[in-house]
Amino acid sequence: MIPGVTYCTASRGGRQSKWGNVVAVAAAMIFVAGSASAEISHSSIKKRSAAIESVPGEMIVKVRRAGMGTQSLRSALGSLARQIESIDSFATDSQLVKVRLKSGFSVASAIEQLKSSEQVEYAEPNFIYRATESGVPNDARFGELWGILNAGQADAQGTAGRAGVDVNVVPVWATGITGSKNITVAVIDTGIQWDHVDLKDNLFINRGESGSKANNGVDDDGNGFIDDVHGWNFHAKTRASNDDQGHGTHCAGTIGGSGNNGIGVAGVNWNVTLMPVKFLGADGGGTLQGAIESVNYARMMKVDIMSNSWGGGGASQALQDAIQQARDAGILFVAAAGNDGSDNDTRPTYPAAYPVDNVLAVSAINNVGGIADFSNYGKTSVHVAAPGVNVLSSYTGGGYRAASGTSMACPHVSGVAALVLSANPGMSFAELKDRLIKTSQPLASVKRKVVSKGMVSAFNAINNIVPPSGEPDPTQWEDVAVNIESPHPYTDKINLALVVEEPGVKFIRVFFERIDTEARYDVVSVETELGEVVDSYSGKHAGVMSEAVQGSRAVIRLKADDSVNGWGFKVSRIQVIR
Ligand SMILES: [Ca+2]
Ligand SMILES: [Ca+2]
Ligand SMILES: [Ca+2]
Repeated sequence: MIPGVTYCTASRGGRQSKWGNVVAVAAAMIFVAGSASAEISHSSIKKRSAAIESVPGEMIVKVRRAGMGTQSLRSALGSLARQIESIDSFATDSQLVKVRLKSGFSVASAIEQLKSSEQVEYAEPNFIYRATESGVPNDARFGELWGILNAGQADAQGTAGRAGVDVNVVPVWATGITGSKNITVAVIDTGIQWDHVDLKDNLFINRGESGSKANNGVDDDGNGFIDDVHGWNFHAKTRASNDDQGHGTHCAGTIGGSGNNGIGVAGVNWNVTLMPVKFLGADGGGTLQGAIESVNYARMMKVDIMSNSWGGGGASQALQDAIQQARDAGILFVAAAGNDGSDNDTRPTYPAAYPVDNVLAVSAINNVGGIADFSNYGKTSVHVAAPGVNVLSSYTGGGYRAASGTSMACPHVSGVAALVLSANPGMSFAELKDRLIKTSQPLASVKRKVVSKGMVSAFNAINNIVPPSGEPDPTQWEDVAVNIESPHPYTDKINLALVVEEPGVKFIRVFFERIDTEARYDVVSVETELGEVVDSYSGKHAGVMSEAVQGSRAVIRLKADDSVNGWGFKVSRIQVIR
C-alpha cells in the first residue's frame, strides 16, 4: 500500500466502486453512484500537456517607462543589475526587453524579485514555443479519418470505432515529422486528379518537363516520354495522368493529402511527392502491358516506393521480372492483398503474392480492429494489416468519399513507409519492410493471418519500437464502470492520488469524462504504482482515454499549484485487458 493514496477496486457491470483503505486525503473526494456514459467525440481528441520549456537564463521584462537606455534599464532593475549579462530591447515594443542573466542565477527567483519592483510591470520566462504541439491538424474532415486517428468515432456507415485501431501517426506528427517532398511515391492506379485542392501541392513535377516544357510536344528530358510533367498514362499512352475514375485519387489522399491546410483530409504524410502512373482506365481496368510499363517507368524515374492498389490476372513472369528490377533498384513495392476474402498462401493473387522480397502485401481491417470480411490474408504471404473499411479520402471532382478495400489499406502502408523514409533517408527497402513488420501493433484478428500478426504503426516504426507479445491489443479492451471524481473545485496545492485496481488484469486505462484544471499549472496524470507517468493532461478536456498502465493497478493523480483552482476531473469508467 502506498501511503497517502486511496485504493479503488473497480467493480464490473455498472455497480458502484468498492473502496478500500480511505486515507485522509480522500475525505475531500466526492463519489457519485450510477455510471454516466460519455461518447468519445473528435473534438475531445487528447492533447497532452506538454512540458513547459523556456530559454535557460532568459526572461522577458516589461518596464513601465518606454524607450529606456541600457544604463537606465540596469538601474531600473535595481539589485538584480549585478546578475545581468545582457539586455536586448525589442524592435517592435519600446517597453519590452529580453534580459539574459549571468550563468548560475535563477530566472525564477529573478522574476520573483522583480514582482516588487516599481519600475517593472512584469517579467516572465522566455518561453519556447513549438509548432503542432498536439499533432492534430486542422483539416476540416480530419475527425472522420479513423485510420489516422481512431478515438472511437463512428465511421461513414455509423459503426462506432475502437480507440487506438489506427496507424498511430498523430504522435509522430507531434514531433514535427510530417513527411518530405524528397520522398516520391508512385501511385500506380487510375491516375491522380492533378488540381485536387488537397493533392496539387504534393503532385509530382518532372523538373525536366516543367514550365514552358510541360506541353511543348518535346521530350525535353529525353526519357522517352513527351511532356511527362506529372507522370504518365499507360492506358491511353499520353501525358494525361489525370484521374478519370476516382480510385487513384482516393489512394493518393491517404498517402499524402495535404495536412493542416484547413481543408478536407490529411494524408499519413502532409508533405510528400505523389507521382501518378496511370494504367487503369475509366472503368478501373488495365492490362499486363500497362502494369509492366508502369512499374518500369516508376523505376526509371527513381521513385522510393510504389503503391499498388490493384490485382487480378494470373501469375506473370514478365511482371515478376519488372518488380524484381524495381527491387534491384532499391524500391519498396507495397501491394493490396486482394478483396476475395481468401487465403493468399493457398490461393495467391497478384501482384501481392509475387515471391520477390520488396513486395509488402497488405490486408484490410475495420475500425474495431477486425479483419475486413472481404480482405485476403496469408500467414506467410501477406505481411501487415492496415485500415481499409469506410476510409475517407480525396476523390475526383475535387471532393471526398469513403471507400472500402485492401486498396484503401495499401496506401496507409505506403504512406507510413514514406514517412519512415522521410525520417531515415538512407534506409534500404529491406530495412524498411522489416521495420514495418517488426514494429506492427499486435491485433487478435490477424494474429494467424499476416506475417506481422498486427497492424502497421507509424509511431512504433519511426521509433523502432518492437511491441513485446504482451502489448495491449486495442480490440481487447473491456469497460468497467467506476465513479471517481476530484472535489469541485479542487483546493490549493492538492496532491490527490487514487489507485484504481481491477485484480488480475494485464492492462488498465482510464476514461476521463471531464477534466478542467488551470492550464499548464494543475495537472491530472495517470501513473504506474511506481510513479511512472504514462499520460497527463492540463486545461479542459472531455471524453479522453489515457494511455495504458501495465498490471492491475493504476494511479490517478491531481496535482495543483497554489492558485486558480479549476473544476477538477471525473472518471466514469476504466478499461481493462484481462
Ligand atoms: Ca520526357
Ligand atoms: Ca516537353
Ligand atoms: Ca487537407
